[in-house]
Amino acid sequence: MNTGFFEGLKPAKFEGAYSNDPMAFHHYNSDEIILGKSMKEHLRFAVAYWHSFAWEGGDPFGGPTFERPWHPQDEMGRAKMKADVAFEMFDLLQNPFFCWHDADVRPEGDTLAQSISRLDEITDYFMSKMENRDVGLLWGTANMFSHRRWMSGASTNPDPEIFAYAVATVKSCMDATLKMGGQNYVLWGGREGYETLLNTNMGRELDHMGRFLHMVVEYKHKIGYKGQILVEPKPQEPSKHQYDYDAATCIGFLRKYGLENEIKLNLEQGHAILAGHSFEHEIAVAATNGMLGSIDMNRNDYQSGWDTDQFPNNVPEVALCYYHILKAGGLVQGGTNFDAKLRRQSIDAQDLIAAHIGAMDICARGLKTAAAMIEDGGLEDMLTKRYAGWDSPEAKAMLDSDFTSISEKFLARGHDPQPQSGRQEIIENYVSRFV
Ligand code: XLS
Ligand code: NI
Ligand code: NI
Repeated sequence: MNTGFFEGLKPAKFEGAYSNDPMAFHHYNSDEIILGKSMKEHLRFAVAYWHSFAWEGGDPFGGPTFERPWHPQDEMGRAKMKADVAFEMFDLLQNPFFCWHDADVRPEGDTLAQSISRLDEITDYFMSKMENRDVGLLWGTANMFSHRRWMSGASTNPDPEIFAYAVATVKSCMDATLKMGGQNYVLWGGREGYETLLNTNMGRELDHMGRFLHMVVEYKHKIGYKGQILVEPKPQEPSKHQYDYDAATCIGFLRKYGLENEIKLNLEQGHAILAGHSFEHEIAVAATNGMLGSIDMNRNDYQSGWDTDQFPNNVPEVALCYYHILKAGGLVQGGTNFDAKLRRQSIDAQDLIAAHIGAMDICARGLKTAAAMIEDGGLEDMLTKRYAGWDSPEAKAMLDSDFTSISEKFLARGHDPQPQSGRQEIIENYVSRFV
C-alpha cells in the first residue's frame, strides 16, 4: 500500500534540455551511452537515508521544520513507514542505490542487543522491498558520532568499553551490509579526533584506530564480504580536528598501518572544501594512489564555511570531478552518493524529489562534459606535450642515476634551459568551451 507521501508525483522521465517540467530529467538519460557505458552505470546514484529521511530539519538555532508522518523516529512501526516512503522515492527516481547508517533506519534500542535486532528487522524489511525492484545498497555504515556515548570517539575513545561497543556496532552493520548485498562499507569518524590536544594521547588513539581498521578488514575476509571497505576523509566538524583529515592524510595513515591494499577512500565534495582543497584535488590524490573508492556528491556554501551538504549545482566543478574519475577508470564498485540535504525551508515532499532530480541532472551534465573533453583529447595532448622532454631515453635514464652523475653530465652539456609557459589561461579557455 502506498503511503501517499508523494501524492500527485509521477516517476521522473527524461524529457530533454528544453522541457519545462521541473519534475522531469533534462540531462540524465539513464540508458544513454557515454564512452561505452550507460549513464546509469557510470554515475551509480545513491540517496543518503540520513539526510532525506532521518534529518528533521533542525539547525543549531532551531528545531525540526519537516514534520514528516514518520516522526518521532522512536518506534519500529514508524521506521517501517519511513522505509515505505523511501522506496516510493526510489521508484520516482528510477531506482537509485541508497546508503544508510544504522541510526537512520532503526530507533535506538534500550540495549545494544535490541538496537542490533532492530537493525536486522529493518534490513530484512528493506530486502523484501528490494526483491521486485532494481534498487541496491551502495553502502552501509555505523553512526558512531550522534549518541552521547561517542562524544570522546569510537575506536579512539579513552574508554576500552566504548571501543568494544564500537566493534560490536560495526560488526552488526557489516553483517547487515553483507546480507543486503551492499557494494561498499564506509567508515567516517566524526569523533575520531580531538577537541583539545591537552587531554589527548594522539599516538595511542591512532594506534587504536589502526588496529580497529585491521579488525574490520579481518572480519570482512572472515565473513566473505566482497565489497570495498572505504574511509571517508573530513578535516573537522563535529570534532575540532579529525584524524582522517583529507585524502593524503588518510593514505599516509593507511600505509603506516599496512592497510593500503585493503581500504580505499570515499571522498566528499564539501569535505574537500573544508580541508582547503578542491574536490578534483582529492579525487586526483586518491586516484594517483590507486585508492579511489566512491564519492559523496554535494556542495558547501562558499560563504558560510560549514559543511552545508547542499545538493550539487555547479556544472564546471562537477565536470572536473568526473573528468578525473573517468581518467582513473570510473567509479567501478563505488557510486555517486548524494550526501546532501534540503534547505530547512524546503518542507514539501516535492522538494525532496526535485532536489534529487536536479542533482542527477547536474551530474549528468558533468559526466557528459568530462566525456567530451576526454574524447576530444585536448587536455591529454597538452599534458603529453608538457612532459614530452621526459620521453627521451636520456631523461628517463636520469631517474635511475644519481646526484653526482646527473650534475657532472649537466655541467658538461653547458645547457641553459629556458622556462616554458604553463598556458593556464589557454587551457582554462579550452575547458570553458565544453562546460
Ligand atoms: C558527514 C559525513 C557522513 C558520512 C557517513 O559529514 O559526510 O555523512 O558520509 O557517515
Ligand atoms: Ni559530510
Ligand atoms: Ni559523507
